[in-house]
Amino acid sequence: MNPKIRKAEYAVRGELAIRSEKLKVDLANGASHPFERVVGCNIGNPQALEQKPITFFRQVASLVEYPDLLKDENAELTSKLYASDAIARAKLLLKHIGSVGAYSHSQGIPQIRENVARFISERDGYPADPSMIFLTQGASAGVQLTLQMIVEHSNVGIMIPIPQYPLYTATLAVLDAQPVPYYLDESKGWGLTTEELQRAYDEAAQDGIETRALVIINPGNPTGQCLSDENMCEIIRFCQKNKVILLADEVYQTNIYEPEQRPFHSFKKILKSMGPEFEGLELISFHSVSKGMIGECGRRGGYFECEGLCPTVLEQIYKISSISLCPNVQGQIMVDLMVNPPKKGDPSYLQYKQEYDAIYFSLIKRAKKLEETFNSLEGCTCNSADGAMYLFPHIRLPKKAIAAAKEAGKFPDQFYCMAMLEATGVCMVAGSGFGQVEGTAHFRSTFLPQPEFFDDFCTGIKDFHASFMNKYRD
Ligand code: DCS
Repeated sequence: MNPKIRKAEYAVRGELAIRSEKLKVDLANGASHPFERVVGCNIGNPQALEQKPITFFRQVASLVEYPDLLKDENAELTSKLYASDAIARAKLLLKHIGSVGAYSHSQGIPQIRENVARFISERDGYPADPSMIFLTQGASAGVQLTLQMIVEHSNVGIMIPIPQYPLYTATLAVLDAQPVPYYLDESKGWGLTTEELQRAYDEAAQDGIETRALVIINPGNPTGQCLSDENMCEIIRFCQKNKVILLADEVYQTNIYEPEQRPFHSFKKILKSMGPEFEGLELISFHSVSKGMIGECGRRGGYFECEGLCPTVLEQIYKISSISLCPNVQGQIMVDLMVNPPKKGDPSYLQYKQEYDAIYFSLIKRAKKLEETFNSLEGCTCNSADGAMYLFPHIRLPKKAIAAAKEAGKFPDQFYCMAMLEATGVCMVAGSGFGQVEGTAHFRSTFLPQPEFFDDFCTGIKDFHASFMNKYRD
């Protein structure tokens, strides 16, 4: 077996998640545990925690799946069940697609790519070209494909933020490339500086590593920060100066909780606003249907947009995409719906807006509540989330707990998270799975548990923490 596969680690579905699955099965079989349910806060998977799908999206998805519903003889039944704009959209999509059971264009259905391009140009105020857009099975597939394109040999370095989302380190491990870590500054709300980027780049160069790309996750995972425009300009200047490709992971672009102070701007927009001097910079931006208020993670839909890439490289991206034939068609349809949702005046608009807002405002409330909970814990501090779906508190564990972790053969933060899981049924991910400043301990939790259980969920964490500290306090 390829040893590089063994080397790859993905903490979001690691030891803690595996134990939580076992606990779920135990509970279902009537075993007794100190809790009634397992709460999966290890993964940003909203519908697994009962977030309701957006009705319009599911109406269109179900109609294209079963087109008999669109036949004239079923019109009476269908018009009772479905909104007229959902019916019209499904018909339009099927006109372009034929059948969701057929392979599509390898780059993605052309009409959907046109809608993506329109969405990007309306979002940014700069034109977008459908031929530079590739539809993918979630952002993950796009990230893996582009890293595969970039890694020429095992001395190629890719700059990744620490803490990072472990898709990046895991993929680099499989590709046998070198992660070049740059650190986000927790004391500055997980911001970053050019000095730190340059330090990381220069140190890697001294070790013979050729840095070819820089990954930025904005809004951040697991850190939840939304970068300022100044920070984004610094990153772009850094990439231009050092001739590195910028990979902008923007899957949380609509999970923005401080829209006045920290609005989301895409790297594409900031790059374009910086003028012709930066024209040649190579930028690849990723988006997904898994996040935002959509949360259709299981459909595996996403896209990436290329900027500044030369036609011969695009040809090769197309070739690699075509080897996988095409991204799944229902995922592509969800991308279409994400970039072209009901508009004001459409029959589904009111319901869409209500559903969207209910999720959005509830996420803001839950993020605040969980942040307050973490900041109330002894030895724990937590930055607020400007965006995304996670909090990443810093926890100072007593020496006795650190010794007990060592005895158990675990990192201290893993030990803490495992103790929490066994006591409360709440599954989080230890900070060591994302990377952190050496000697510090963190953990990541989503704030996705259902609103009706949220208070109990927070109380459970507080009670657990108090008893953990009572047991191990120095
Ligand atoms: N990029 C970031 C920053 C992510 O957080 C995720 C998923 C992805 C890409 C890939 O998403 P899709 O492939 O579904 O589009 N987030 C993982 C996480 O940390 N929890 O849940 C999944």
